[in-house]
Amino acid sequence: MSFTMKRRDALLSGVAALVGVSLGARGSAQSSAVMPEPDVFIIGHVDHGKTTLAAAISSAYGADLSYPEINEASLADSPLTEYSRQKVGYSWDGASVSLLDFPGHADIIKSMIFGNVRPKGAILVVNVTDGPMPQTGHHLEIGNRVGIQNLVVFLNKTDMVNDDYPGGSVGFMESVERHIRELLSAYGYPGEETTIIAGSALDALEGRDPENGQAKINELLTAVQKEILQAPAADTGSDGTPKTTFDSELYMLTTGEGGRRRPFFREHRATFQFSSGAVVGTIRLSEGTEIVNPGDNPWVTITLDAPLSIGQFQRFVIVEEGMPIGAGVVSGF
Ligand SMILES: Nc1nc2c(ncn2[C@@H]2O[C@H](COP(=O)(O)OP(=O)(O)O)[C@@H](O)[C@H]2O)c(=O)[nH]1
Ligand SMILES: [Mg+2]
Repeated sequence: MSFTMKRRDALLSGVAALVGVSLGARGSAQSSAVMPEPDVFIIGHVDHGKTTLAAAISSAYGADLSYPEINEASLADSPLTEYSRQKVGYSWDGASVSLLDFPGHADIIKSMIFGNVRPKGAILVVNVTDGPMPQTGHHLEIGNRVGIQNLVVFLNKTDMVNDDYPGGSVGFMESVERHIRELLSAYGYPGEETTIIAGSALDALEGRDPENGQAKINELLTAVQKEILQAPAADTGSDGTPKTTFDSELYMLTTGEGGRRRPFFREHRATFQFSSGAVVGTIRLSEGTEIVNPGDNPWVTITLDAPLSIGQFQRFVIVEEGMPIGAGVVSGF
């Protein structure tokens, strides 16, 4: 079997597990694995230090995976049903936790929307010398829409800040922190209350400056424990009444993953497979979006032809001619 076909089959079985339905012989080869440890995503702009942070945590409290070992994990040969290569396990304060460090921006987006992992929360990594960047906002925006409710922030690379920065090192870091709090609030997170820990993942990994390195990793893990792992279960705000219209974030499979060969435009008819049933309906693109290509993750409104009982953050599969072409998460009504 070709590599592409294997990957496609793995994706299809992932999709089936996602909504708890069988999509036929091709799609029901495996059931979703039971995850014994809570998963925490590491998100943030490229190069802000996600993998370095994962390696620092692993070296102190996990299996001591090196930066290259973590970094080489790639979704290219690791289907969405099998996160083991992205998982960096660690133990802290009696808890065993899996960190999920994804190789790139697209993998983070795909995993948030499409993955059958339901993260307990996320660590947002921000390089202090850059401050929030476009992908920082994008991850927060999608995280909020797909139900990642508990976040802590690691403000990284503080070893690079000195008094030549505008406002001096303290003033500069405070201004970046303010900016992050505003961004969190803009995307629906409690920006004023969110824990932000400033330090250096690289100092921790390389055993330098323990006050700015290892001590900050410890503070971060304490915050993850309290604010993510021990956070009360979220109220998803669904009253269970049948709905016909909802907003959703989608991930469309690429052609290689078995998705469509062509784009679609402003309105598109498809079948939406939920655990509670399958209904035909119409995808309408949001203002400013004219085209959806395979591999895109558009923000859309879906109108079903018949009402169905669905809840916020529920997942579904988009089916065309009997085959899944994408998946989505209900963001709101
Ligand atoms: N000076 C400094 N460099 C860092 C720190 N953390 C990460 N880096 C460097 O930033 C670059 C990108 O880090 P990486 O972890 O690969 O970022 P990712 O793309 O978010 O996973 C690498 O060259 C790291 O060595 C830090 O705390 N201080
Ligand atoms: Mg990385």
